[in-house]
Parts: sequence; structure tokens; C-alpha cells
Amino acid sequence: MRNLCSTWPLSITSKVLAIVRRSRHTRALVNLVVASATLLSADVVKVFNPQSPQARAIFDLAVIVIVVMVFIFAIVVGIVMYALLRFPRWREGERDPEQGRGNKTIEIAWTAIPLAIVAVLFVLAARTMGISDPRPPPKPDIVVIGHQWWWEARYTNSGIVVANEIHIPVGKPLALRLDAADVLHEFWVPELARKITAVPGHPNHIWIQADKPGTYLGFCSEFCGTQHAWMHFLLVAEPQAEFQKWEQAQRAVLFRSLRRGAGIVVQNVSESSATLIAGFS
Ligand SMILES: [Cu+2]
Repeated sequence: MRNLCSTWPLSITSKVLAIVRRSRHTRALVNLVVASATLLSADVVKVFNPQSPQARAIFDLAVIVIVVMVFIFAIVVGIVMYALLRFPRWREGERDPEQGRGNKTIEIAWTAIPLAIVAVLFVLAARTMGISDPRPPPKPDIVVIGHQWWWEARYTNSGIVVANEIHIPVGKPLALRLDAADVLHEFWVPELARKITAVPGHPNHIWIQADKPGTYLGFCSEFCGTQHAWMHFLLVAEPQAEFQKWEQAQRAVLFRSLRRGAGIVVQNVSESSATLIAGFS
């Protein structure tokens, strides 16, 4: 019987390590993985801290997908490792391994199992989309417009207009319509909702909700020009009474500005947003 405790696994390991050390691409990949892990674990991009039913549905699906992927990865790596250990390098004069030709049971299994996995993930993904992304109402609660390099938010009921700080009442889902005044931007509050692209002339919709009062950090997550990295905003969730107080204070500011004749000019937004804006002034 062949001795499996020979030194060849060690030589394979040292060869792999040598390749990792030598290759510029591998080093870059390792750096990228380390940087991503650092960013994800930092207190900035809180994708693993869902604070709304929409974000929780996405997080739950992500956990299921990660578990399934890790399971598949472990099986594949296990099979590869078994093959490497059980069948080391073929040497001159050795017999060829037994050649298998067609095995219906195996072929059905490796077709049916991936199909079943994909079908289950499809159903779970459709369910998650139903929770995180239901049909928007005809009139949004807030119209959010991405500019280079700031965010404008227009409240359709109260008529107030704010920049880079969006207030919402706790526990209430609000419908947001996303628009862009210049180039593509991407609206993202990692703790509360999925990413959504703001496209000039093509409004998109998203629901936003927060379970707990707090200030959540939002980002533009699509490169939109030289100052993209600074295109952050705050999403402040507060109890209904405090939200109404804030809204009244903002209305007072808006009316004082309008009385002084200050105009609000926003160019290149979609026709429907322009109608809303015209309605405010
Ligand atoms: Cu951007």
C-alpha cells in the first residue's frame, strides 16, 4: 500500500506559498480581501447590522446564501483534497487509474442537486424582494435627488426641502423616489435598505424604515466624480412627535425663504420631479 505520509503534501504547500509570495496579482488579491474585511468589520459600513424589516430580510437571505456557498465550497475543496492525498503524482511504470465511463446515478445527482439549490434560492430571493421592495405608491413620501456631490430631499406632503440630512419617523415605512440631477448616483443606507441607483430622467423607488431611533450613515455607493467619496448623508430616525417638531421648524424656514423670494432651482431632473418642485414654489 502506498505511503500517504510521504513529504509530497508539504512540497505542494510550499509551492503554493511560493506562488502566493511571487505573484503580484495574488498579493493584490490578498490585500483586497484584507481591506474589504477591515472595512466590513469597521464601524462604518454596517451591512451586518440590519435595523429595518427590509434590511433584515436581505440580511437573512445573505446568511442562507453564505451558509449554502460555504457548504458547497467545503464539499468541493474536500473532494479536491481527497483526490490530491489519495492519488499523488503518477509515476512512470504505474498502472493507470480505473477509467469510469458514464454513471447515470452520479449524472442525475449532480444535475438534480444544483437545480434544487438554485430553485430554493430563487424562491427565497423572490420572497425577500417581496418584503424589501414592494410596489411603490403613486405619490412618494420623499423625493431624493442626487447631485454632484450632495443629496437633496423634498418632502411631498409638507413641501420642505433639505440637504444631506433626511429625517423619518420611527417604525413607519416611507416611499422614496430617487432621481439624479446630473450623473448616476447610488443611494445606500446599509442598516436600513438595499442600494438603489439614482438615474437622471428615470426615477427609481425604494422603501425606507427604521425600527429604532438613531442616526444612520448613508452613502453614494457608485462612483460619480472626483468628490464622490465625500457624498455622505445622515438619515435621522426619530419618534413621531420629534419628527413633527423638526418638520414644523423646516417649514418655517421654507416659508421665510419663499417670502423673501428665494427660488429653488434644480436642473435636469425628471419631468415628474420637476412638477413636484414647481408645486412647492
Ligand atoms: Cu457617488
